[in-house]
Amino acid sequence: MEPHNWTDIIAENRDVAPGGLWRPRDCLARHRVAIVVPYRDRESHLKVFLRHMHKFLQKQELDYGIYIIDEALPTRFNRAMLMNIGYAEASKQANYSCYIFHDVDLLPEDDRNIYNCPEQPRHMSAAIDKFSYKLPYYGIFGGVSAFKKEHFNLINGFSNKFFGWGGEDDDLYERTRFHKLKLTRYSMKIARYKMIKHNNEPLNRPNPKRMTLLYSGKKRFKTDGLNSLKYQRLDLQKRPLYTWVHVNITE
Ligand code: UD2
Ligand code: MN
Repeated sequence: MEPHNWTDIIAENRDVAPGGLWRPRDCLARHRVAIVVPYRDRESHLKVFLRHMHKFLQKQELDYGIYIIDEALPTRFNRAMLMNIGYAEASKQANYSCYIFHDVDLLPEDDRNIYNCPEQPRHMSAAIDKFSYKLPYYGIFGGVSAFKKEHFNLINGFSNKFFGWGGEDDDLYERTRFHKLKLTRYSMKIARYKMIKHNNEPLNRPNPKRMTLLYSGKKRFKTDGLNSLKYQRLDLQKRPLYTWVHVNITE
């Protein structure tokens, strides 16, 4: 992919309001959607992501905002906790009814992949090029997931305990199941994504405790999640194409 500079990307998206907000002009969208992205030091991905997503979401006539939740150093990366923080911070900004939790390196390929929240939670990124567009296993819930506000509250969000790579997505699936929600997906023809190539960052190496945490997760569903979320907000800026939330968390 060719490199882009911020000036050009911003110029291509003049209709986007500060904070990365957009809504259709001539109709009232049925849902307000917050796109929550866990982030650290992936600027080249972020550029490609924003260039792709603003156009993609606008075609769907959605009322949306993009929230980039940027974890400060030196703590290990905690994707799940950043999702909870994104949920909390976006909720303070606007009355969203739908939350889409989105890796920065995934680009939806099909316009029929509608970014709303159906009656049951939806795993959006079922067919990824990196996995030859096949579902790696039934309960996979990583990548991109969509929850109605009430359902994300019901499951108490993600766990805050997964530092480093892995496990947090499977724990989310267990929470969803435990609360008798059904995981839904679009057909594999529609749920197609490209993953931008990357290596595993030193602060996001596979967490050796991930399986232990996963197997004991159930006893923490009620106490570990949105209701136990602790973080320090270092900054919040309404940048031209996204709301940037810089946060410090501790392990
Ligand atoms: C898989 C999952 C992902 C997550 C992860 C395990 C899919 C398609 N993806 O992704 O959702 O469950 O395994 O934790 O199933 N990030 C940064 N900076 C970093 C590290 C991570 O911005 O230094 C963010 C970024 O949004 C990235 C996401 O976290 O896309 C997931 O990390 P990854 O892409 O390194 O992990 P991956 O591809 O194995
Ligand atoms: Mn990835």
